[in-house]
Amino acid sequence: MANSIESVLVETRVFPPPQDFVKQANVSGQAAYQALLEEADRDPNAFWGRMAREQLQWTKPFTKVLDESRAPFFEWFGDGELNVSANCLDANLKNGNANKVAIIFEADSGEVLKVTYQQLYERVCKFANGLKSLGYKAGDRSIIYLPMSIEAIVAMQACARLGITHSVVFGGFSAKSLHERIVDVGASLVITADEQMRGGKAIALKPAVDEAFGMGGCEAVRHSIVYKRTGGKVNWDAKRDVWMHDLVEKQATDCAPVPVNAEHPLFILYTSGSTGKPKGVQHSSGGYLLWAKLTMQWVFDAKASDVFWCTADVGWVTGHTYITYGPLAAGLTQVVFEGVPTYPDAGRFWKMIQDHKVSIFYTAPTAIRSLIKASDANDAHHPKSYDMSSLRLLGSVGEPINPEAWMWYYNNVGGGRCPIVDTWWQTETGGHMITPLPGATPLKPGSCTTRLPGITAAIVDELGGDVEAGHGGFLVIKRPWPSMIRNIWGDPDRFEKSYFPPELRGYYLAGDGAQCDKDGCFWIMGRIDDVLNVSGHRLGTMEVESALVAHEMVAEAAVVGRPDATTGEAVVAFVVLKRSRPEGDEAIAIGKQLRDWVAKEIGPIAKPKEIRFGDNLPKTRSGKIMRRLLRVVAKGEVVTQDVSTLENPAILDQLSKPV
Ligand code: 6R9
Repeated sequence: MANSIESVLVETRVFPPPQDFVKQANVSGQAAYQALLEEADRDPNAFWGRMAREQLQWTKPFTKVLDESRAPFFEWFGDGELNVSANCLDANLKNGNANKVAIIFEADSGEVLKVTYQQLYERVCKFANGLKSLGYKAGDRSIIYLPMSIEAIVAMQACARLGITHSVVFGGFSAKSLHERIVDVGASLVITADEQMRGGKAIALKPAVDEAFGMGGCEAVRHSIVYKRTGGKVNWDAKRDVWMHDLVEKQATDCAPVPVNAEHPLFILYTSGSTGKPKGVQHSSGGYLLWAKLTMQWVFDAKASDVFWCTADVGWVTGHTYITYGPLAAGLTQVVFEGVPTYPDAGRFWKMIQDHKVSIFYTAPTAIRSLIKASDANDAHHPKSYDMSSLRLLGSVGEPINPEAWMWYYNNVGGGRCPIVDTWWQTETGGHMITPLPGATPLKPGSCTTRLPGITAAIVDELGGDVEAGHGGFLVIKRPWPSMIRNIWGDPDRFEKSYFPPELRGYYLAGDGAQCDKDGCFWIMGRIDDVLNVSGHRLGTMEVESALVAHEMVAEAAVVGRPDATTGEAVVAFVVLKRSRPEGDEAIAIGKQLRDWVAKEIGPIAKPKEIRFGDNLPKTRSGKIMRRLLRVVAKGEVVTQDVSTLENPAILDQLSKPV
């Protein structure tokens, strides 16, 4: 990271919001932003209460905004009741949006399907009725393992309609990761597809579900509902498997939304932490939806005429908040894309922006960086070869965006006209936390700029004391906010320890290192724990290490991150085999075997970019692996640190050489 941090810290360009954007913005100008900020700081409960009453439709109004009596297990709007799906769908039918296009779906092949709010409502109701007919009800948990599709959104919304807590597992995760989540969440239902299409290739999904069931411990699952995406051959268990089209065929097109308590878990989404076991981040219904909707209006400046496109997958939190829930709650038309940015060629995103007249585009730095390379190599794939004039706002999420990529995005995609909202947030925060407001905040390339109203973000030291501007520290949120994580599913101790360590005065610890400049702008420096960020995906080094040592040949493994020009960070693994250290062709062959093994254990995103073999790992005399030194070695740099505490300093030479 060193180079990118340096280039970030010398960045001095500032881009004030364009006047014509300010004029029409939902939050228009600095003074409007300051007024919201002050209102929220002065009396947070009054502020959040006002927002929740104005933004959401409650079937039973709440009387209490925040209950802190069991902190850090905060409760928001705790005696209120509502239904999330009714706020996303029924509300739009009442608002006159029934015939408005809700989703423009573009398949991997380029085929386009559109559904209106009325049609989406009917599809969600039919699916919910189907779930009811199988006996599913509020309080049950479902696993959703689907490709990017209208069906995925329908499945999530149908669960929300009945109060079934969903846990979406990204389609790129392996059978083993899927199994771990089915068991941990205690699912009674799995919703999947035969196959998914990515880059012109069919990739099997259902076999991974079958394999997960075969691993045991999934006996609570009564059905797997299967969406026929490709018609590829699948094995069928007549007792358990149900085709989605058969299930919904004869169902009624209305289904009464089930009111749930505001604190009812809408979903659980697994994310990496600093141990080998992913954390089931539990989110609420009321507080979560409030923030999903508000940030659509504030940060994305959502207007009835917008065409919104978030390129994330619904398997990640970005897809939950800014595909399944936020855009629908805000009544927008949105693009949903099945495929990959480079198929059939690297102009795909730009062509889709042109074809669907996208006005708000939200993507990840890793996608931008890979498309920069492709555009430089071939003019036909450059944004300038497409009509991008429909765009008015750009967004970035998932990792720090380096100023070079920011400038390219700004000039080439946004034509120098569109503000970029660099949104810092996390699975745990439910929605945006630190980000520019496009009609108010001066932009600084590489900085996610300032905190949103009601979000008390700050930089502190290890005892929770405020750190002065210009100095690094821990990024914390001092006061609770409505869309915050409620618990780690089944592990309240880990929840408290991970996010509310006692020495930090009850602040929420985000796990990122950052600093604030004199203008109150935040600069994120990266994780403070053993979590890597590869292409915007969180990955625990311990998870990869556990996968490696689970291989019969491996005795020991240490995994570190290395800065990577495209993926942000790359996984480098140092491995000691049970047999002697391999060299040459044999090392290459075993390295490949282990990389494929990790892909099978966790998923392709976890595949180490490089594996190096040693007779041993660098350890202190007390036996601790010196990951700090391995990070230096992985970068190809010379170790200049003191190695006198090492048990075996000579090992560093061996590990310095790539296979
Ligand atoms: C939404 C999402 C969260 C971690 C977070 C941080 C990094 C996300 C960022 C950013 C710098 C941004 N991160 N957005 N870093 N600038 N705009 O990505 O959630 O997958 O849980 O990752 O991603 O390190 O802690 P999640």
